[in-house]
Amino acid sequence: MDDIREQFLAELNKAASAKEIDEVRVRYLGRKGVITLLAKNTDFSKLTPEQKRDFGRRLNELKALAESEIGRALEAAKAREAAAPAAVLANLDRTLPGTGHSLGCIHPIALVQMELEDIFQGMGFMVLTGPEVEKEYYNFDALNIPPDHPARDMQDTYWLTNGMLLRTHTSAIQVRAMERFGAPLRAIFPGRCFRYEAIDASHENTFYQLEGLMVDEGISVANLIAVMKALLSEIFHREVTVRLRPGFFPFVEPGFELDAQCLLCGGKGCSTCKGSGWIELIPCGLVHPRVLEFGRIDTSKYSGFAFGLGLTRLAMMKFGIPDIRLMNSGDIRFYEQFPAAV
Ligand code: FA5
Repeated sequence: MDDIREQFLAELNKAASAKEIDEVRVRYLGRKGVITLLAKNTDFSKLTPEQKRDFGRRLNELKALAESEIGRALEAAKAREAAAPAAVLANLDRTLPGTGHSLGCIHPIALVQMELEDIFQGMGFMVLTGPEVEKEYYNFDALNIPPDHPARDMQDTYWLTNGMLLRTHTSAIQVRAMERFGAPLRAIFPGRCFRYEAIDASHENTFYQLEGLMVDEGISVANLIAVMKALLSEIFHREVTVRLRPGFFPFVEPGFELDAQCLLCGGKGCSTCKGSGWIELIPCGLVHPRVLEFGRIDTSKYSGFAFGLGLTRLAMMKFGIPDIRLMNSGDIRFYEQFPAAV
C-alpha cells in the first residue's frame, strides 16, 4: 500500500491538465483501478482478524487520501486553465463540430406591426401604447358608449372582479392620447385586445389591432381615404382600390367600413373574397365630436379621423395564413417559417 501511495502521488504530480488528472483518477479509483482492485485481489483467508482490520483501515485511508488529492489537483488545474485561456486554446481540438445556436423567429404579427410602424412614422405619426387592463371609462364611456348602449353587446367583454376590464379594442387609447398630447395629434396604437368570443378559424379571444388617430384643423374624409390608400399600397406593394361603405361605431360620425378590392382576383370574385370582389378591411370614420370633447379637444377648431385595423387578420392575409389559431398556438414549426430575429 505504501508503494501504491508513492506511485499514485508521483503520477498525480506529473498530471498537469484536468484531463490528465482524471486519467490518474481512473487508473487508481476507477472500476478497475489499482486501489479498487486491492481489496478484491487480496486473499483475506490468510489474514488474522487483527490483520484484516488493519488492512481495512489502511485501505480506507489510502482511498480517502487519493480522493482528496485528486479533488485538490483538479481544482488547481481548473484555476490554472481559466487563468491561461491561450494554453487552453492550444490544447483545443479544433476539428470537433461546434455547438449550433438557433435564433428565434419574429412572429408574423410582429413583422406586420413593425412594417406598419415604419410606414406611419414616415408620415409623422407617433407610436403609443396603452394598458391591456383598462378602465370602463376609456374602453366605453369616453368613446360615446354609455352603460345602457346596445353597442356594448357588439364586443363581449372580459370583466375583472375589481370593475376593470380587458380592453376589447385599441380605441380605448384614443382619449388617453388626446388627454396627454392634445391637438394637433397623429398617432398609432398597436396592441393586444381581448373578447369573450367562440374561437374558430377567423376569431380569437386574444388578437391584435392597430388603431390610428389624426386630429388637426380641417381633417375630412378625404384625408382618411388618402392615408388608408397610402398605407395599403405600401403594405401590399401595389396600388390598391378601396371603397367606403357606411359602418356604425358610436365613436365616429360618419362611420365607415373600408373595403379593398380583392388582391387575389383583382375584383372578379374568388373564394377569398367570397365572390364579391371586395375584402372588408378597416373600420374607420371621423372622430365623433363628443369623443374629442372627452379628450378636451377644442371642437370648434379641430376635427379628426380614426381607424381600427385588425393586425392579426392583416398578417393572415399578407402571409396566406389559413387559420387564426396558428398565431397563438406556440407551435415552433409554424413560427420557423418566418424570418429569424437578428
Ligand atoms: C373595432 O374594434 C373598432 N374599435 C374599430 C374602429 C376604430 C372603428 C376606430 C372606427 C374607428 P371591430 O369590432 O370591427 O371594430 O374590430 C376591428 C377589427 O379587429 C376587425 O376588422 C377584425 O380585423 C379585428 N377583430 C375583431 N374581433 C376579432 C377576433 N375575435 N379575432 C380576430 N380579429 C378580430
